[in-house]
Amino acid sequence: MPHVNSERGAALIGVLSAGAALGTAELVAAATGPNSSPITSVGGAAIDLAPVWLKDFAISTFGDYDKPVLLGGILVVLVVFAAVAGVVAARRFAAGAVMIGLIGAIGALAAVSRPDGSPLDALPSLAAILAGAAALHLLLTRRPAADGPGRRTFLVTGLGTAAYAVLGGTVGRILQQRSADIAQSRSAIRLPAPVSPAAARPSGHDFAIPGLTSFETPNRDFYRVDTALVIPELTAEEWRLRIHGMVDRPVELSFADLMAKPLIERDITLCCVSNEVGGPYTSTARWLGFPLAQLLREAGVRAGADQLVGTDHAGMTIGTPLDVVMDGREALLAIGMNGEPLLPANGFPVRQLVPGLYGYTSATKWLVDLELTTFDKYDAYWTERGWDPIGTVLTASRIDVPKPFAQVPAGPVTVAGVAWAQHRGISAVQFRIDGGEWRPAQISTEVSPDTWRQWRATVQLDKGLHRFEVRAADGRGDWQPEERTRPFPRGATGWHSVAVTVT
Ligand SMILES: Nc1nc2c(c(=O)[nH]1)N[C@H]1C(S)=C(S)[C@@H](COP(=O)(O)O)O[C@H]1N2
Ligand SMILES: [Mo]
Repeated sequence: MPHVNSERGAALIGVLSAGAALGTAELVAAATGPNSSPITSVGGAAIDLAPVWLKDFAISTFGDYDKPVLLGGILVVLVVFAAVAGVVAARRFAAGAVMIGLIGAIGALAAVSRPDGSPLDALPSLAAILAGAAALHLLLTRRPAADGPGRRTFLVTGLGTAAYAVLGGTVGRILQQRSADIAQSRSAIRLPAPVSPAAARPSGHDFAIPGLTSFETPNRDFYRVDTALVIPELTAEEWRLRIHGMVDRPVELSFADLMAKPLIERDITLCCVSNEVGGPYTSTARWLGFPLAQLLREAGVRAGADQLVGTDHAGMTIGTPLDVVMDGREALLAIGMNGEPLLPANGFPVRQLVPGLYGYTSATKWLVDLELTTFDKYDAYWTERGWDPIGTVLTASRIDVPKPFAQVPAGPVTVAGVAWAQHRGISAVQFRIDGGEWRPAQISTEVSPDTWRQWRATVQLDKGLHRFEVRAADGRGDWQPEERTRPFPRGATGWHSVAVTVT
């Protein structure tokens, strides 16, 4: 640390102080809960406040890494701000301290205003302000001077602060995590056999072509889309579901209660409204759960209710059209996927699923509360942000093979992919080459109208650049429209296309 009395030195002191502040915040958040960490809650607020185009951009550009990218971005902004605060403080300590106070105040505000926030959630940020100001003061006064402390004193203080920051942050984060409890709770669950197993999958339901999406998505590959920076953590033992609002008999249910009910198992494809044409946010699993409509009938839904609002363990809400849930389709309160308890990222211990609706209006993960109400009275999270309140899945199809810009050897070329229109089913898939005539593709045997189907074809192509396009018709015979639209506000439309070079 050669120039500790220079501006660069002061900037470094600012950054070290911010480190001490954050380390302290993470330690305190071990007591007040992971969502009260200023980093996590500012990230959460950024997600909640982000305009639709930015969210779309983040999901399509960074995919599963959208959250680490967001947290990294926040850290970069923080480091720059802290460096400036250090330089300012070297001239006028009070002004630098006020800057630290301001960042801390943003953290406190973000933590308190989370959906399940309480005044106590400000504590990590307040402690961070104190620790940051103290570290700033200590480091500035220990800078080497002719008549004051030597270089060694400063070096030791600086290294000590850095070590405290890293250690505090790490230990705090470890203490915040209850993943060990969750893992234990998950592995202790013995899923009961369904009273109504899923129908056997007919032969020909999976073409098993290399590179083609498999019919069943292995749990580790199941897509994940949500607003949670920290996965809401609750054990099956702690879980309770309250069903209330416009019902005759409010219900409260434990996980054991749910497991003791006659459960059914169904293959269901889930997809995300934010999926771009050709995008990856669609997966299929064999779900184990209890029919949601039956549970609601047990509670006695009152006339006039038209919306089912699910709230997750962190207070996030999803609004589902009630008539869709009650129309005879097999909406589930699911506890199992592909023979295992739900993965934490996919909603452990209990989530909702409604075949035919996008996840954002139907698939509440970490579900703890169901309220019967009306669309007039309540706007859930996504509806508040302008997304369509119903969320009917649009017919979609995708080319998986060949990959975009692949070099394929001349000779017969296999084209293949998947198509979905949950609950209406897929009745036909067509493809065309270089804008030519539409040709029929072979489609895999249907497992259920609630699941996707694969499609395939083999073609002979001349050498050179070629473009494949695909379109599907749903069970009503309606073809996907050509017009390209963005996901907002009711799902992307348009035909997926892939360009390849035949060599
Ligand atoms: N609690 C909660 N549930 C949620 C969400 C969320 O942000 N929070 N996102 C929804 C969206 S937009 C989708 S597409 C599905 C995705 O479910 P998956 O992550 O298990 O694939 O979950 C839905 N359920
Ligand atoms: Mo979604």
